[in-house]
Amino acid sequence: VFLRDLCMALPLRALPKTPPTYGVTYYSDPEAAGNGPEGRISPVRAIWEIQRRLPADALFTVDSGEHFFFATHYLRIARPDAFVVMTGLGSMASSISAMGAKLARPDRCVAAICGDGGFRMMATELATAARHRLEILVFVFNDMRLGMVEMGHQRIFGRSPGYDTGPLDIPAIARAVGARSASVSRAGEILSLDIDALVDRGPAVVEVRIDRRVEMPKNRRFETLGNVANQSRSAA
Ligand SMILES: Cc1ncc(C[n+]2csc(CCOP(=O)(O)OP(=O)(O)O)c2C)c(N)n1
Ligand SMILES: [Mg+2]
Repeated sequence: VFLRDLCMALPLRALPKTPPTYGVTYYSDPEAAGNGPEGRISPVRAIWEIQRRLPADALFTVDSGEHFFFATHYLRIARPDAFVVMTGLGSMASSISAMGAKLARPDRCVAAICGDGGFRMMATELATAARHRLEILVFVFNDMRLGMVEMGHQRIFGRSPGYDTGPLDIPAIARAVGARSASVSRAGEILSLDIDALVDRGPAVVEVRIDRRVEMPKNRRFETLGNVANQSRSAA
């Protein structure tokens, strides 16, 4: 009865009807993406190179932030257990679940994809991974800012406070907690990584210095949020 009354009370009929969409979109050709306008590897291309470089059955854990959208749209996942992401709470650093995934599936290549902000939160956990010799890979998409927050502000309000995260020496932090490390910034460099040497009886961190000017296309969510923000501004 409560749910029926709630449904009756909601102005459902007033909501615009949007056609349902299924699956994910490849917005651009990742192979052709190369470097972005700043001369650094485009995140689209980075995702493509990571997947190309790792075994076909690699298991990915994905963090919270702008890199999540690139991972969602550009990873090609063919197995039901190869894409682990916590969309419920969406906690930054949750991709450290790579440790659990590796313990559960020691035979699989396990790779986390996270942002520099998330990496700050999880870095010391890698000391545990090192102590237990867990062979996990952590790809840190470093845009030197809390990208999703800054871009969200920009897209909704047309302006944003700074959300810079730097200075952050990611390879040095990785080494300090007992992980191997590498740093890449241009297209092609992930393809040339010696993964076997990196993940050898312990975790490895690959800093991917991505091009900050390559963004995902805006979707209707921002339009809706922007409209709400404008309405509350004019009501105030
Ligand atoms: C523990 C926690 N704090 C705050 C947030 C809100 N939040 C979502 S994404 C994000 C920024 C993430 O920055 P980064 O890890 O650098 O990823 P990027 O968006 O730059 O790819 C923040 C602060 C969150 N999801 N979890
Ligand atoms: Mg970031």
